Amino acid sequence: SCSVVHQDNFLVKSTIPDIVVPQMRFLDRLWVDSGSFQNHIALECAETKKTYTYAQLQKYSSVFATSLLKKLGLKPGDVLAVMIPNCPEFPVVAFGSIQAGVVLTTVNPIYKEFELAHQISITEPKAIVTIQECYDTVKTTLKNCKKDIKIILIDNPANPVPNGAIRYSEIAESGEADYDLLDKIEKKPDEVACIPFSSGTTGLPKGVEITYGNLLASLEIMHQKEVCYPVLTHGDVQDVVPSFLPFFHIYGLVVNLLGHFAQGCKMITMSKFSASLYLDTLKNSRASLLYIVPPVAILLGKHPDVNKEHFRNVRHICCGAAPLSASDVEAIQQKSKHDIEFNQGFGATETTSLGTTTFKGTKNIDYSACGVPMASMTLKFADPITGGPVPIGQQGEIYIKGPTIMKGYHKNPAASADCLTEDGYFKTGDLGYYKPGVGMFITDRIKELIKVKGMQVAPAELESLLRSHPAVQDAAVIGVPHEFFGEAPKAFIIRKNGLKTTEEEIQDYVASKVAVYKRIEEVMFVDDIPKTASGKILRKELKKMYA
Ligand code: 4UV
Repeated sequence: SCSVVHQDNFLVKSTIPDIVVPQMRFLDRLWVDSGSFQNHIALECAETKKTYTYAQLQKYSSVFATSLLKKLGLKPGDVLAVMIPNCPEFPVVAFGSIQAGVVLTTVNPIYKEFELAHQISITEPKAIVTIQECYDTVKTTLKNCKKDIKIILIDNPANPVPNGAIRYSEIAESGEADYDLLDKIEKKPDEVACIPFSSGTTGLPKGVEITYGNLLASLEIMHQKEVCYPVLTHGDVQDVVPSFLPFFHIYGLVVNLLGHFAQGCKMITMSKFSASLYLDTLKNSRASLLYIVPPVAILLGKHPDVNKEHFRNVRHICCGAAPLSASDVEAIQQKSKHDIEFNQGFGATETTSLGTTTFKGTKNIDYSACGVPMASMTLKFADPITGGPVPIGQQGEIYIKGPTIMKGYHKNPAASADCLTEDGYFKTGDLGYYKPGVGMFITDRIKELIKVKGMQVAPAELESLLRSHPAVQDAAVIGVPHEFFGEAPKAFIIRKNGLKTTEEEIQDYVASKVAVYKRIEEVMFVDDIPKTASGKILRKELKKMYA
């Protein structure tokens, strides 16, 4: 059963002994056990079949780190943006920048100018790594922001690169690493390692400061034997992780990627989710550990072509990032015909990795629950209005505390103060309760955030875009249930006096400016948008009135 203790009836703490954050550099910790799998494949691209061994990955990251400092003139503490899909080069760039002490900000590669400009204006990178497909977006955005920064292109060596762009292959895959230089770069646990983005409880996307200490703690916490699925990399056997969860997002980066590199798994990278490529990969690659989101759980459970062959080597499936139904887990279990350990994880960008999960080997799991706190993490439930704690078992806003909680929002002390309490809790903006012996249940989201296929959509971002449309007087966006995506954005629009516009025109306008998963599913023209006296949109009212 769940091993947790309740202190004073207000806190839920893990019974796993607290972890000790090792006093090591992050990559030294990451690679501490890597000696035995140097010649194993670390990464294979599902589309191009390009591979890197562990030895290559480590060498190229060091060469890339050296190039950042010596050829591109970056300094430790500068920001590097990376705007590429999942591919073998991603971790070279990520680990290379960590090794150089450079702060990495991860950008969704399907972002358009409007979205990229926002992230660039907040993080002010000194260089950006991208691919040919994003080049025009990057170029135009930089021009509009009046930023002249270096562009590193992950290129096909057969193609020319545009004037002024730097070839990734020339600064990562050829040349030498200056280990004397790299060895001198020390980073303290509270220094920032990377800045993924999240809109938090309200407003526009914000840079989430993840420190070296957060990353080190995450590795320790994920590798506790009570929650960790032992990896089988030895001899010719190697665990295989099909990796479509985007590496720019915390779940893909920390849980899927970092956690398994440290253990010698092979990642098969997919630049985007495609059901046929994913199912082929499951069937043909001895896939053994799956990291998924609820829409993929639905696909695996319901798709008529999915059968036990797809699960032949699968030992463990982890699902998270949005609400999951127990019936979807049961459907997968019926198809797989053998025991697969399934766990649901709950986390947020601001918690670096998982906050809660089910313990390994737990019997009679309720799959609609998100498990118990990870080692060193504490849960508390608070009255959303007063902030006062509510007794365990009663519903409240989920607060979570521990060594993986972010440092704060980048250059945004007001937003940081809003969500980080003085005694160290992160206010998740999720509503839930804890059932002793079973785990945590999430019942609602009180923050503005919309989750489409597990991806963040910030209503404030769409609202500001909608208000820039010439025929729109005012706009409000909420999430409405969607059969496959979980949720989808719905817009309420007040038209400008006498001006005409249609649902389709509004949808096309938004679609032309944002990533595809942020598209407006439905538009409703209204005469009034309910707001508080201070002008805050009353989203609950909107939901009640129209949903
Ligand atoms: O900031 P974000 O986009 O972050 C995430 C992270 C999810 C993770 C991380 C590590 C894991 O191992 C894993 O399984 C999942 O999604 O969005 C954070 C918000 O997403 C909702 C909730 O509203 C968070 O505040 N969310 C995340 N996980 C769940 C969830 C869940 N299991 N059930 C319901 N909602």
